[in-house]
Amino acid sequence: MTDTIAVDYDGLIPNNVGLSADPRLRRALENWYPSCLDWWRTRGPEGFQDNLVYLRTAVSVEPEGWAKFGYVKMPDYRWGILLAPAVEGRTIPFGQHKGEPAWQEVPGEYRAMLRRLIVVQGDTEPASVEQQRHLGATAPSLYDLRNVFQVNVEEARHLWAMVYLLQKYFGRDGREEAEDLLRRRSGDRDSPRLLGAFNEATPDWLAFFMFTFFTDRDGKMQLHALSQSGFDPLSRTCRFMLTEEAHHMFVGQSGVGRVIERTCAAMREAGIDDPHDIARIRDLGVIDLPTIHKRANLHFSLTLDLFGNEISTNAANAYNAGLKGRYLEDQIDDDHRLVDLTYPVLRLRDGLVMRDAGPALSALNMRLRDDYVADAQSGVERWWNRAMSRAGIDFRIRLPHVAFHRHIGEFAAIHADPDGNMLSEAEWQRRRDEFLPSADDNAFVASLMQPVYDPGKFAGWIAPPRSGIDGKPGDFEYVKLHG
Ligand code: BYC
Repeated sequence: MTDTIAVDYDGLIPNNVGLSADPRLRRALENWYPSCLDWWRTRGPEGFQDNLVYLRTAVSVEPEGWAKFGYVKMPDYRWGILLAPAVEGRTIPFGQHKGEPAWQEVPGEYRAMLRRLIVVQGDTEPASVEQQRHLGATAPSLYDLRNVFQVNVEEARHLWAMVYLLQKYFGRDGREEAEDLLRRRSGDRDSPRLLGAFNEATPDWLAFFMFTFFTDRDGKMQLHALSQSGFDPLSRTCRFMLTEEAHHMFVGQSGVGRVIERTCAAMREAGIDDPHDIARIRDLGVIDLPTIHKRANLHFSLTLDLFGNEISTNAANAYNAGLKGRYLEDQIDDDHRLVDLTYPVLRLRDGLVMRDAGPALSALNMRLRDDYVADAQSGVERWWNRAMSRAGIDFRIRLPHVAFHRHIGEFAAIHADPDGNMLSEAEWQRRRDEFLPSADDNAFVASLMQPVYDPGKFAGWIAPPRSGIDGKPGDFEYVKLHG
């Protein structure tokens, strides 16, 4: 049985958490609001702040009709605090407290661990908005321009979601953490974002689509794991965030899919069969498939680092405490305590990658990463490889081995090719540009990034989508640039 509080839209902050009855929290959030708006205006999307954008806004937490679409200026977007309905009688689903009633307040002994998890999650949300802030200047269509803004306002709402938890449940240090979330900056030398991939640049639209395919998918896996949490407010928050996350991954999978579709069509029109005939393909003004593959290698490997070390005491402690579970924990058939269970872990032994049984509890990052790889692999097949085979082009994207191009964990100290074969430093330096985008590849992609702002028109390197947002026709004006 579930219990929903209707969404209150009357105050400054739409919410279904009873904010009007909690003046202390409301004041804290209202105090934070101007700093957040200031952050949005100075470090969110560059330009377009006064234009009307056709955005969806969450207005309910029911599966049916949870969003409404309409023209909004981005700074006027209603960033609300929305929790999925409470499940009556919910118990802690895993760890040493399994079966006890889910916590409605922070368990004192786990306060620091819980705060850390929320802060790390919260830090990624504004980071991605900062990474994407320049993209408006080169959007390939109004449809795509609207999509990046949709992703941005929702990531900012996810920031609100984590700030709500910090301010409601962690008192003064929660308020300080909420300020710090606006203080750190993606890519800043002195005050960078917490996790590696969120300090990388998103220099062009292919990078944006790859990011939303690969890195937002880490978001999906991590949010699933947190939505299992025994701390019920975190679980409910993450459950609702997942509803919005699905569209972000759609933007990535369909975005790269449309780039591939356009390249394949241009190759066919020009009678080019060989995907490696790069100079001729680039002359057509489309992105060659090997460059797309190298971009996938880059974003996949950067994202794998977000799962942390294969063997992690932090992950074991968070599970034991009942704070962070496994992907689809509630569908796994085991004791949900993992005390005597093992899990196959990849390790490096004498220059070879081996699979060893390790304690399942400390291998939780590895397990989540395995789930992620399977999910990403099936998306690549369904959305990208199928587009190439449909077009009759003999090329496939194969995700690289997990040892390839890593900076965290078991493989951080070595170099490996995309098949997982070890390379010496010299070989890696010599062959790097075969596997990862070269300066030339990036310069070519950059040269294509010219804005197309006419309704219904698309840049020559990307195909139009199959259908519009919210059933809108092809020439719909998703962003009103004039008037
Ligand atoms: N970069 O024990 P370990 C999303 C640190 S994406 C830098 O292996 P643990 C989104 C680690 O913090 C999802 N440092 O780590 C997507 C630890 O430091 P401390 C975001 C790293 O804790 C797109 C130390 O190394 N949510 O939502 O088991 C757009 C030892 O590591 C990195 C979450 O990640 C790194 N890559 O696992 C918008 C969920 N990796 O504590 C949004 C919350 C590790 O010793 N976070 N370190 O100082 C977590 O569950 C965990 O913190 C991690 C790391 C999975 C990130």
